[in-house]
Amino acid sequence: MTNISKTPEVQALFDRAAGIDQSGGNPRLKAIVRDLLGALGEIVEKHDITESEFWNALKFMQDGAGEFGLIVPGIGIEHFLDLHMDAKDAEAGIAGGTPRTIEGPLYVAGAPLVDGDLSRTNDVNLTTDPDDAETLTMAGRIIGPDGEPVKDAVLHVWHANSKGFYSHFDPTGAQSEFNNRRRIKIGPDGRYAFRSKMPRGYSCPPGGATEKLMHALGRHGDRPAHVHFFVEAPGYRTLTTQINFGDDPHAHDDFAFGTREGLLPVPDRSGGNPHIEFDFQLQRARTGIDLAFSERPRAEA
Ligand code: MBD
Ligand code: FE
Repeated sequence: MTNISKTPEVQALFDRAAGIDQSGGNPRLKAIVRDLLGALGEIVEKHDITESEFWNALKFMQDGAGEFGLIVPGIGIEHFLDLHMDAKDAEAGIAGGTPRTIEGPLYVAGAPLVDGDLSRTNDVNLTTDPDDAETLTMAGRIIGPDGEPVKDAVLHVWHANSKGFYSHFDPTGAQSEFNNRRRIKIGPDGRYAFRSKMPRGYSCPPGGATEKLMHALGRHGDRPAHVHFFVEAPGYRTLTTQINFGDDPHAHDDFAFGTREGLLPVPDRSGGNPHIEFDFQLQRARTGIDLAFSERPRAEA
């Protein structure tokens, strides 16, 4: 096979296509598009991708565009972004605390803000729709780098119901808007506790683009049961994480690569219902960016 992608003519084509010879435009975007084109050229050549294959792949992406939020974790890229941020932290000497892990595509902004100060309330309940699953309870502390209680924290929690569906994205239409979604305002002692209904693991929509891709790769599209969190508090770095149930059959076989050491608690069932004790340890914020959420576009209700 004659490889032409590295010839001066093709390199010049990609330069011009990325606007490298133009003074206008966004320099960072130009540099990234230039490298994407170069990499694509090499892949076309390496695998001798045919015209039919190329345009059918494009059609797959067009038709599956609504599932990109699932495909990205499914092909490990969302986890890779975590690894990249971890590597940058390590290089900057930033370490410690609860590990980050992928947000996933199913957060909805605007969930009810409820009082979680345990000196005032002892019943924070996330599940407001009927669900005959067993009751899950979770409790623990939100602490800082020195083990100090974090003041004025807000714990955002979201998870699937016992059918594996998230409110707002439930294809059965069965759930109310914020079922299994709350923002919990934590008291000054940093302690949290809530009850909910035990979620079931998530599976990609049957017949959808993500599932098709997974099957074509010889894989499945299933996640273990899990609970997502954002933890935010003044002076601390906002944490995006989740716990996955350590005794779930998919605990070590998560299609989205969201499971991590330190985030796989096994529920204590000695009291009948599953209970998890889990502490969140935050890093101190160094910059304004540390305090903010990522600018990932999110659903809002
Ligand atoms: C989920 O519930 C999820 O958390 C991720 C990361 C991907 C698909 C569904
Ligand atoms: Fe999820």
